[in-house]
Amino acid sequence: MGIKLERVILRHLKMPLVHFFETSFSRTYERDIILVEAVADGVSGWGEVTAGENPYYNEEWTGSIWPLLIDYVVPRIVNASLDSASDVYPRLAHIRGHYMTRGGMEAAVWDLQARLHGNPLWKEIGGGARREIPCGVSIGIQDSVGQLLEKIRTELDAGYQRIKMKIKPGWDVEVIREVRKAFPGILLMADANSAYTLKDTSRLKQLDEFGLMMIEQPLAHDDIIDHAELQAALETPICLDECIRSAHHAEQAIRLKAGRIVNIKLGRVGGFAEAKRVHDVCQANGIPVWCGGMLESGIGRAHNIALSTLPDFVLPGDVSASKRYWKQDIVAPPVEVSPRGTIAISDRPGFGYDLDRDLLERLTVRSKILSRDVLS
Ligand code: OSB
Ligand code: MG
Repeated sequence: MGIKLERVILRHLKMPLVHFFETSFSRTYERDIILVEAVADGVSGWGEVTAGENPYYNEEWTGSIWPLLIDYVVPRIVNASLDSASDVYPRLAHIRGHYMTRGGMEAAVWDLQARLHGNPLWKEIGGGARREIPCGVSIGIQDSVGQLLEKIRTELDAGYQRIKMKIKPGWDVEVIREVRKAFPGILLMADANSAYTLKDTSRLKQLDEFGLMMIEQPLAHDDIIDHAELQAALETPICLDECIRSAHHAEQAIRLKAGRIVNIKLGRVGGFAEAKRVHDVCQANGIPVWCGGMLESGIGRAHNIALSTLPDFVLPGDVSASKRYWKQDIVAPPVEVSPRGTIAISDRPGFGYDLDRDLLERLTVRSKILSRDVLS
């Protein structure tokens, strides 16, 4: 059964965060979220473009996503005859970079296909290795160490299984020392978002004494080779995020021993098909993976939950409850986390949650309908 799309609807939402989120590259108060709705046979599938508001995590941002979808991505898909959702990635491969924009379109077609088949999304993508996924949290850089310790306490009390803290030069060794003093036994890791270079090796080596599960993407966003040199000098496992944009990158990083763990983000690799291929490469090489987040709305969160049911997602990921980010999420019920720090998967067709259509309308600042036969 092929998929013949009738139209694609784009929406740009503004969603204020309940608390600012600060990484080594920027502080965010409000998210700009772009949703892709793909319609066939009167059924809608949903995707979310996970890029940020500025081109600081990768090259994509709100301003690049919208025209790229309209001029290049949607025309290549809405006018195609697709045998299945697996056809979307190769049809967009002609576009260089911009994986998150392509991934938003791709995920919408997977969700649509799941609904047309009457399957939950996790089943459609070949997941289902677990009925609940293990959850951690990502805690941004705070204004004080006291605030950070307070936040960690709150998340541990809520049941989260591991704590990830953001670091940067000036907010690293001394802060982690305080965290370890207060919470000696917890599963703890640090994410640098590319804030260091090989010149910082001795500083990063000081982190070895804290027994971190891993340090995430310490070096440049597009580097694999220097990470291999750093990994050889560290006891702490390196986890790669930004620099793994394809299964080919994963294979190269593993071959060079650039890290021992991979964070898989659905958007960063261009959608479910490539995320699964990255997963398969890691699994075949004994590299555990976990699912990263990009401050998603409930739709992106639900996609991440489905992805996290693939077998090699054995480590707690950054997929957490809606209420950590949103006063009210666009999915109903919101994504909730159990007292043992897990999210249960849904057996309903598609991504598994209802959409709050009224709220969606209220949050939308612009939208565009693209029907079949838009020019490519
Ligand atoms: O590097 O994992 C990251 C958020 C924005 C950009 C990059 C990252 C993050 C997070 C947040 O760590 C994870 C989440 O969505 O909870
Ligand atoms: Mg990261």
